[in-house]
Amino acid sequence: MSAFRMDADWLPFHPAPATPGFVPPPGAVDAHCHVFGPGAVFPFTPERKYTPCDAPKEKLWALRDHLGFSRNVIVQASCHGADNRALVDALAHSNAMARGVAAVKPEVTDAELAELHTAGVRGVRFNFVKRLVDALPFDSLQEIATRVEKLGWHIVIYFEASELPELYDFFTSLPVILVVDHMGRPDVSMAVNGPEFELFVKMLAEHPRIWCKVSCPERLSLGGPPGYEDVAPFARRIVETFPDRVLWGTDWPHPNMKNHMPDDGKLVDFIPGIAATPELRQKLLVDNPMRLYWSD
Ligand code: 0GY
Repeated sequence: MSAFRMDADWLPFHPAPATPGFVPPPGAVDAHCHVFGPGAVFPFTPERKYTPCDAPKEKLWALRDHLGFSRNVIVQASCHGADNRALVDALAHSNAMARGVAAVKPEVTDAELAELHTAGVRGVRFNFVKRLVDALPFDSLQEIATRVEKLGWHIVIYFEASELPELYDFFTSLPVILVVDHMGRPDVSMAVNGPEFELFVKMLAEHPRIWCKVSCPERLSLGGPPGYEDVAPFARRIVETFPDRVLWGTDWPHPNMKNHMPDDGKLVDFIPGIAATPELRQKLLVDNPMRLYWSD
């Protein structure tokens, strides 16, 4: 095993996030976050494109409490490959207050899927971002989708907006609920009603089983912190058009961020600007994630 070393250009997560001014409704769910390592216990995959610093479960629970959230959905990121041990360990120590989204290979057995289900996994992630992974061929992904459908799981998809035209038919052919990470990574220098984002909105409008995370202003913004104002119109449009199919997450510990590290407290303060009413916020932060991850 190669020794664990953080990438030289990688930023550590914010050491002391602000207390948010916005108080989330009781039972709020952070529906996109990660745990990494500790690398000495749960090694990172040799195929990884970046090495994160350790982001252990205890730090995640402390952040959850500090931000006023109750639950987490922990998403497997590319740096751990299809080795879900750190994720499963976190779920096992979450007091049933976390659910997971795993990454699997086509060779995964039914017994392994059943074990992941028992651990609290409720979805798999298909990552199409070329700088992070070489995606599996469509027929392998199709087969995985058919198998996880039987467990009542959904599929989280991560892609760049420029790739959507060539992925569109594949996505809309899948037989399960799909949850899009970070609004399909729109180029926010383009118009919110321009052709690129219209295609994304059309996909959601025509396919009621496709959901969306209105997450990651810090990754999408060209203007940057503190307000990430250039991202807000995109997120607001999705929240207002599809209020029953949106989720929100911190993306802590913000892996692979190169230019700045967000203050997670300030990210929580982004929420009222994209979900203007208490009703929208209740759906975004509580009702929708509870329906998707804790219905059993
Ligand atoms: C995210 C975003 C990123 C990384 C990953 O799987 C991953 O490594 O998702 C990214 O670099 O955009 O959601 O954490």
